[in-house]
Amino acid sequence: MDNFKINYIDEMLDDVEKKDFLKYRTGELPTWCPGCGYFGITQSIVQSCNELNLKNEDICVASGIGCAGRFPVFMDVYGFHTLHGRSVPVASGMKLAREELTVFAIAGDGDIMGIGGGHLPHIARKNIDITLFLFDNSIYGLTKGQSSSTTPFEQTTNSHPFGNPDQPLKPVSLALSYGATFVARAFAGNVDQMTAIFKKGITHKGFSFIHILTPCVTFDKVNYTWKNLKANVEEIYDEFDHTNHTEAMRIAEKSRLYTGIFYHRYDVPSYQDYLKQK
Ligand SMILES: Cc1ncc(C[n+]2csc(CCOP(=O)(O)OP(=O)(O)O)c2C)c(N)n1
Ligand code: SF4
Ligand SMILES: [Mg+2]
Repeated sequence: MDNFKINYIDEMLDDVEKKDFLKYRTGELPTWCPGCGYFGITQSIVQSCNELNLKNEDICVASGIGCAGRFPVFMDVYGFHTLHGRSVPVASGMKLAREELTVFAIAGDGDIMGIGGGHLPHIARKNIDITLFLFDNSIYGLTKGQSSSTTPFEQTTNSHPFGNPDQPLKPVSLALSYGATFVARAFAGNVDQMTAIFKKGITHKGFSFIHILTPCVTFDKVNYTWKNLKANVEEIYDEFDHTNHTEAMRIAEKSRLYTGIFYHRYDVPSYQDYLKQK
């Protein structure tokens, strides 16, 4: 492992965390910009795998194209850096072929709410047992700051210097409408809550949709900045009944960005469990 990587990890983690962190990491230093929210998300995914005692060889990750798409390169697990928008069908195929594996789909907002948006309703209605991590920075990061389908109306971006003329999609509301059996939102700046959510999503038997709010510190100086996100997120209250779909929809539509588990349905068999009952 090169010195650059050791320095970077030294700054971030204490000794115990370092040992666990390195267990799931390759020697590749992430190419992400300093301050990008993707570092925190990666740390939480690693921590979740560790706390769930998942073996490296039992984890399979499929990503699309984008800064988020680079994720499998940095992880010492089986990985497939696929085409833009195609993490979900590839992850579905992996799970259908090798049911015993824990399968993740990693996608950016451009990736799965834009070009790959057509895959979301079908993975949700089929309830295939994978976890989709949506790294939503509301911008195309890798291609240098164009509007994506979650960019707010009238936000100025490199593709819309006079303001985005389109209304944004709402990932949590869509996942709920499509029938996803586990729907949650996390914030890249809250590693503890993120890890708790990820562990629930990974162990859920069926399709898990996790919307992660994360800043692109390089190409978005106005909307999803650390400061704005911190000011706008709020943890879902303890008494919230996450088996109530109507309530989940109601709070998903609020302008306040709730984080936590919106909906968790336990009574629907996963795609493969259903087929086995036949
Ligand atoms: C079919 C296709 N169209 C367009 C592109 C160019 N492209 C690469 S990444 C990307 C968008 C990335 O944005 P997002 O999915 O939000 O990921 P981020 O970089 O923000 O993590 C685009 C448009 C491509 N690689 N393939
Ligand atoms: S361009 Fe944006 S999303 Fe990509 S690594 Fe840099 S800060 Fe992160
Ligand atoms: Mg993006």
